[in-house]
Amino acid sequence: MTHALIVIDVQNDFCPGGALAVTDGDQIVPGINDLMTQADAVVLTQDWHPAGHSSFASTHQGHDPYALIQMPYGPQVLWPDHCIQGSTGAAFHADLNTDRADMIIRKGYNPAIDSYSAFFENDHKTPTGLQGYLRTRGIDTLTMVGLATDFCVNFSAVDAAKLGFDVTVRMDLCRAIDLDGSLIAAVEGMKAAGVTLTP
Ligand code: VGL
Ligand code: ZN
Repeated sequence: MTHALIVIDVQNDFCPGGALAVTDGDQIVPGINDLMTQADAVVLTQDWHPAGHSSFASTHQGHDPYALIQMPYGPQVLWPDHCIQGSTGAAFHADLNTDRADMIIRKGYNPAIDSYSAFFENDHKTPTGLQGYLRTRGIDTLTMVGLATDFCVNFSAVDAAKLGFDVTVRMDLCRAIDLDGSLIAAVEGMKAAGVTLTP
């Protein structure tokens, strides 16, 4: 068994004071840093959007943040502008230990498609390359932590399980946006996909 810790989107914009702040998003940072010492590999992900990204409400006239629209690849929640490439909001939380990271993967850079998952864009087809990286390193077991439980952690965990990785999500080291029941739906979806949820 070769084990990687996948740290999803622990970025300033998802922490208190950020553009898409997740309640207590910063509280998980010390526990994540501790977990890094137990992994064979550490991968960090970064939500990394160009200005005017199609997932931003500001890009769609007449739509408010958190509205749901139909995109060619399916339904898409419209978000406040967040994690713009190179901005302070897109930077990792200052206390996250980035020294231990073997790999940093960025996603959501395609202007026309959002990418919640660290493995595939929201069309569920376009790969980010993370699967190949993990496979070529012989990694078969993943622990996932980070932000947000019900979006990027959820999509990443379900994709990883579908790809055949043994996946555990440490729920104590994740925090959720919880939009219209999205947290309960995410928990059900992850369980159905065979993801282990702890505690
Ligand atoms: C995320 C909404 C938009 C996440 C990213 O990291 O969960 N959520 N972009
Ligand atoms: Zn995003």
